[in-house]
Amino acid sequence: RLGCALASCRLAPARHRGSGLLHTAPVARSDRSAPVFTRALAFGDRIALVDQHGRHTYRELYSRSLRLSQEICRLCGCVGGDLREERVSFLCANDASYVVAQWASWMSGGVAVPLYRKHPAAQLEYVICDSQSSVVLASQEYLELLSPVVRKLGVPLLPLTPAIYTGAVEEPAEVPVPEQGWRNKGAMIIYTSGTTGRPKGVLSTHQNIRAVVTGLVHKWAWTKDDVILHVLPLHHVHGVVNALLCPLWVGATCVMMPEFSPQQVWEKFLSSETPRINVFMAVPTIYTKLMEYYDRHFTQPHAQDFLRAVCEEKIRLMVSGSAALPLPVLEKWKNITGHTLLERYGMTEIGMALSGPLTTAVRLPVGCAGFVQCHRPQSPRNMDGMSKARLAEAAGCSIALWASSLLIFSKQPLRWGHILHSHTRTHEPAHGHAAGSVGTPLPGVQVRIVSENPQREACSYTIHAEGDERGTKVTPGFEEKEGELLVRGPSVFREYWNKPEETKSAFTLDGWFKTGDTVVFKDGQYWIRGRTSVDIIKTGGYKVSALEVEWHLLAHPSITDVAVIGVPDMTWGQRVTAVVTLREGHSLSHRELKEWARNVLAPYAVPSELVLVEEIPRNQMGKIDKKALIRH
Ligand code: MCA
Ligand code: AMP
Repeated sequence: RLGCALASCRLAPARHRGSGLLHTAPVARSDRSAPVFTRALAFGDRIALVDQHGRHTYRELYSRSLRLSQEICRLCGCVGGDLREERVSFLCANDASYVVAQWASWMSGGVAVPLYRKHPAAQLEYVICDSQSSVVLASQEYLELLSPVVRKLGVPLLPLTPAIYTGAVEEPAEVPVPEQGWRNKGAMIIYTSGTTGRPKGVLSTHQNIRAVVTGLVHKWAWTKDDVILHVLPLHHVHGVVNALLCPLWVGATCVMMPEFSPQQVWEKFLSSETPRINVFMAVPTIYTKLMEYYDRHFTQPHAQDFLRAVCEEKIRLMVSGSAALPLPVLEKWKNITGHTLLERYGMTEIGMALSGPLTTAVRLPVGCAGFVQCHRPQSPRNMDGMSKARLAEAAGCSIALWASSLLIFSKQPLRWGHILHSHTRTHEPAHGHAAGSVGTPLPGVQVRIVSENPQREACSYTIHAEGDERGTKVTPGFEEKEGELLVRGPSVFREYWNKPEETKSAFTLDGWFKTGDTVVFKDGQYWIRGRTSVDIIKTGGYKVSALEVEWHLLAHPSITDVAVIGVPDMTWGQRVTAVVTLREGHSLSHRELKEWARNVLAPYAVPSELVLVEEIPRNQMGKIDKKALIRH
């Protein structure tokens, strides 16, 4: 029956009106690379998203996306609802319109290209043009910004009217399966900066995205009862995949804020309204900004105690990523909220690769029998190296091991934190996640630490360590030695869009992706030591290419020479600093430079510091010693 269903919808246009029956998306069951939306029908009337417009069920999002996908296909004149990887750019607010635009792009067979509302018109134009988008979708509020751009490029613009993403819901129908299936089909292009040229479009397939989602769902134990507070931008993997597609994959709820506001985040954490937040993820800068707000507003001890109690009791998971988490931030956050941030490591090209273990406090009501999954029942251990049996005993309850699960019978009310459970594999150290480390590989991910070895012909790398989620083997003599991290596995992207040469050189001959991050394997975990190139700056969690900023700044009429560097910064991680020489007789203030640069650069790439010098120091080869510049 499944085969028939698939055969009948292959190449058939998506049907607007169903038969009155709720189809259960045969696509999802048959094709193991099928996109997230194919699971939505099974979640029916559960709340998928809460935004400033209200609540949206899975069925509503699916149905509205399907309607929009038909509009897209009509506009592109494509037959059978299969856009065959044509790019669909969209600029949406952080709300339901984003999900509808993304799913509609996928339903019509296209590749989703999310644009960012804070990018200047020149950058939006670059992305639409470079991705060769066939159509651009935009929410009402961004039509004015995009109209001149699309007019110039001659690309059709489809306005996302509120009726499209909030209108009445028709009975959803199935979505046709693309002729070649979803497996290696392009799903999304995210633009990322590198050490060469303009930003590159990273094309990930549906299978890549699914590999990241299922890996995280498993490692972080996502369930349909989770409610995540989403405050991240939606043109990067962190906001799109980790914080949005993971919850939508399991039928959970995503509470989406129009943008990050420290006050509103604290309000949401403390609010007792349902759905109640129990998961949060952010970049270190966001945690820093939340703590700055806390220092200013939560000055009374009783307010601090209340906040900590609520966070400990209601929130199960708080994650940090996209940039190094400074130890003082980790420690202060633990003091304030009682939560040790789970740190993970990823990159646009590879999705997520490494993650610390999940630590969950389990609270059980009186007399209740609960069970906690543990991977190695023969030697279950908690974070402190105590056996679960001893912990449970201390908490006054009896336990039994049942297959791979730990059964807990509680005779008394358990206090929060009585039972600490870690989903740690036993090969990970008993003391759990060490501060500053990014843990171990996620399911399906293989990693290597290497250094370049030009002497060897067959393979130009010397391997220091190699591993996956089952464990890591260290090459004798290379214990705790730093090297570049290489990654392989189903989450690794397919190609840089339209850049076959760059794609080729991003991989080793034997197919490992070269991350450009320096890491070390120590105490059973991976630790990020920084970038191999000083020309990549991480600021506020965003990656900025120093070379690209220099390229733009050199177009300024007063600037003759420039070096852009990332200077360590407490709030932003690094701040973009421009060291500049000026044309004779010209002057330039920081304010003037910022105003000028805002028209060509994203707000986070605009230099937050300007240093005027007589001459930029170069070595005999004409190269700027940026490390020395940063030190000075
Ligand atoms: C903004 N401003 C900055 C920066 N960004 N100043 C210095 N350095 C910066 N990086 C300035 C603006 O120009 C403005 O100045 C003022 O700060 C407020 O700007 P706004 O944009 O409103 O700032 P914000 O809302 O406070 O933004 C901070 C933020 C944001 C929320 C931390 O940067 C953010 O959302 N970061 C997350 C990035 C992210 O998701 N990265 C994931 C990519 P003025 O007032 O003078 O105009 S990495 C990834 O996806 C991989 C796979 C991974 O591992 O996750
Ligand atoms: P992007 O290219 O924007 O996807 O950023 C990916 C880069 O962010 C990685 O190559 C790392 O340099 C950095 N990064 C991501 N997560 C972490 C982390 N937990 N610690 C340190 N750096 C990180």
